[in-house]
Amino acid sequence: MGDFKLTTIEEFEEATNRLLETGAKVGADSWQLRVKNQTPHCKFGEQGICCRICSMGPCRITKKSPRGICGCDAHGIAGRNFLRFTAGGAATHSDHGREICHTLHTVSPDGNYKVKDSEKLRRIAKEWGVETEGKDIYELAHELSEMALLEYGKPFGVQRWLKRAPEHTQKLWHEAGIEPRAIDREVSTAMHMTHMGNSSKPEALVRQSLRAGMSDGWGGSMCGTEFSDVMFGTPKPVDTEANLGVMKEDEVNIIVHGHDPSLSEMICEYAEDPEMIQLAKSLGANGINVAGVCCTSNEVAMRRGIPMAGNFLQQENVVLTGACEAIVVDVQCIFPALGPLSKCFHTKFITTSPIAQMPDSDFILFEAETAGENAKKIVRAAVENFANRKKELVHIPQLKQKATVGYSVEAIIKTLDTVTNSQIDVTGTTKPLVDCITSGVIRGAVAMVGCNNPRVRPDSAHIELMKKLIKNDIIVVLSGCSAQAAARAGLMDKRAKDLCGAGLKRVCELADIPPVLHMGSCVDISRMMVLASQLAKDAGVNISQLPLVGCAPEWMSEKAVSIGNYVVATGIDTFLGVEPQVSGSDQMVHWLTEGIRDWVEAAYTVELDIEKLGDAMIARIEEKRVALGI
Ligand code: XCC
Ligand code: SF4
Repeated sequence: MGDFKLTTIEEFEEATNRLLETGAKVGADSWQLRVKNQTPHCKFGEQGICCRICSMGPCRITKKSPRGICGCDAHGIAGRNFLRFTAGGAATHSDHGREICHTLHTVSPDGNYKVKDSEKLRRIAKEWGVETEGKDIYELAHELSEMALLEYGKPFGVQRWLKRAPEHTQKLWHEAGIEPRAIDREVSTAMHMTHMGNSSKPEALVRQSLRAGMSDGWGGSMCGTEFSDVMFGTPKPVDTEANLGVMKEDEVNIIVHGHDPSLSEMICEYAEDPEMIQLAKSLGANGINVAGVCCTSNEVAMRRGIPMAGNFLQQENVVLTGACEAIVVDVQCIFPALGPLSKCFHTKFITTSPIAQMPDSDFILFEAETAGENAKKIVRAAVENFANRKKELVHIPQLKQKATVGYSVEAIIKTLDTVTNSQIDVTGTTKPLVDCITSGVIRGAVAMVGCNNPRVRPDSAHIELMKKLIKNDIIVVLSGCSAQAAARAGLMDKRAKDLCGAGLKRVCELADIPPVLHMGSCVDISRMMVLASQLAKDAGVNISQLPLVGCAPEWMSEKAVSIGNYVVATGIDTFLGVEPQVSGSDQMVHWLTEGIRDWVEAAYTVELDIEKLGDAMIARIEEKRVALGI
């Protein structure tokens, strides 16, 4: 296997420590220091039993004061907090999806944005019952964009995408009363239900939490993924690299960070503009290097092979290299710390969205209508900043790994088809994967997703769990910051097949894939829902019967809770390595870890010990196999 070796957590940390030394030199703050200052955390908040939704409070639940001033108990308070948390996440993902739909509305043959995957657009049109015969592809794109935007506010009916699920799942959703209506309505309902003097019954609050989550995964996020594919191309396998070593000492480094590919796609375009490259050269740089952080990175890696500099808790490190000319952000997961931090270096912190405005940043408004001009202005600002680099502060850790990414559902189906060489229609079926699972060559699958969180040694849970799973012949599909942890460690290098059990290793060799598959950003967890649905249909079983589980071992955001809720609601048992803030209510804990199973055939498991978390997932997968008689 040549000289292939995974990068260890210790190596990650060594690199970080070296960068923090530079930080100390220039008086920079860091999350590591702020964690210390914030410890110990507020216990009431941690347990979800602090209520501040009216000004009679804030009220906190203790033995002595078991009810807030209005009489709400711990269960009502924790339940309302959980629902509000979910609503925040659902709104965030869905609004990202809405932006994509608006961008789709601007496409034109000679505009900034075009239709790249017209076949996919036609497929969606058919799915939505839209006549495609004789229609211009751009006319169709505008029509679908309007239809999609109506999904956010339509007065009647439920989300269109729900029909992608197996009938059985749709029936469960209907009976449980969790089919999402208009996307915005589920977020509004959540806010309404949690206003002072409304719901305080955990069962009702949990039900709406699932429904609001569903409006994200089977609504807003699915719009985001599908129409991003239409405009920017449906991902297919592509080679790239990951970790800070992708930054280049002799080039202008532009880091794209955030989530919405409308921005990052344009930055990538203009970074290739000969005029900009010429400008860079005139300033002594050898070129322009774009690399990504967080989900924006996943978006452009999946479609363009743009290298991945790092994930959530690595964002400050990018600036600490002293070699970052600009960190260009759109929305979500952006540390406000980047403002003051960038001031310690020559780095320009460029904010672009009215949604994410921060002190100490240069705001350059980015809009779909003027995307080209805006992007060029941003790239120019970054390039010109190369002249201000302080050479004595530059240190780029020489850590990077090769990665093969780009596994959309379409790509997975096409790739795995080669395993059996069966003569099937590549747009159609996951049968080869089903065959591998049925025969036991692959024992099952884990969808591993989500963030980093300083509560967990960064990336260690993601990476250790992946290693354990693939060794046990369990294939892992990834998204978000979990995917980046894998790539940085080297698990997306095809040579990582040697870390697998014999069965999965064979599949990797035959299909020429890495043992962990990058499915994209966090909105792309909607891809995983489509894949699970397709697998269930092709196997002739319910989603909840598949030897498939979800896992977010280091999650931190509201979006992650919204995701967890729709993954569970889809019938996929979900394992968490960080506790949701509901532990102050045994009733809420009961509903989330057991009660909801009666509605959706799946529930949460929380386990903070990573070793045990892995064992629990493997045990669940094996249980499901036994139940299926395979
Ligand atoms: Fe954000 Fe999406 Fe979490 Fe990463 S995984 S920290 S939400 S970038 Ni989505
Ligand atoms: Fe206190 Fe009730 Fe107001 Fe919450 S809603 S702050 S529990 S009085």
